[in-house]
Amino acid sequence: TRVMRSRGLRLLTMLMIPFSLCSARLERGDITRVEADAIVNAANSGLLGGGGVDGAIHRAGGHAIYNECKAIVDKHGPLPPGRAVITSGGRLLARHVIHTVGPVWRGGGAGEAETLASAYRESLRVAEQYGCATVAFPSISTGAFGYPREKAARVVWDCISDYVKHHALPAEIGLVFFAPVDLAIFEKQIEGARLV
Ligand code: AR6
Repeated sequence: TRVMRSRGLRLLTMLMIPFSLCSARLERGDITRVEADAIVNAANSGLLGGGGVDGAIHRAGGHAIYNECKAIVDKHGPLPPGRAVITSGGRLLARHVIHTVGPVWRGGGAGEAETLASAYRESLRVAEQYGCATVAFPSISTGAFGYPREKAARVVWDCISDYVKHHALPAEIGLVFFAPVDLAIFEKQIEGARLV
């Protein structure tokens, strides 16, 4: 899939990421409706589903995703925060789901920023390994895990911009926000970064 498509989502902004061939799409809506080589799941270490975007992905994707996740955990144990694994997309429009675990926010002094960056970076690495040109991310850790959205925005933008400078894939990265206010916060935070 060279160009990402999404059904029922609103494409709000398309950004060229400096010093790379990659573009970023900022969208609002439900990530389970994105048609891409991969969508990323904000999972927990048990990998067997949960609430939020994780629940939505498992509900929409069906049992195949659950079974593949269970096989991964049975073989390798729980997935540590900051790491990523890949399964098929089951019934989703996306070909793959990349499952990653973000940090639980504990005030900022427990390595949360590095773990959040690692979750995005490892997901991009897995995507590249599987030849994914288009990848969509939800706003990892900013729901149940309580990561402040303003702080997450800077970490995510820096991490993605840095990654795509040194890698040919993915060529298009979607950042999908569930609530309009989340997107507004993100755009405000990266305003400065966009100009450099
Ligand atoms: N599409 C896009 N974004 C969504 C969707 C959706 N369908 N649903 C929710 N969001 P969260 P976390 C947004 O809590 O903070 C789960 O129980 C949501 O508004 O899903 O990383 C897991 O099993 C928020 O902005 O993930 C873990 O136990 C963002 O997705 C734990 O929650 C992330 O919120 C992970 O917590």
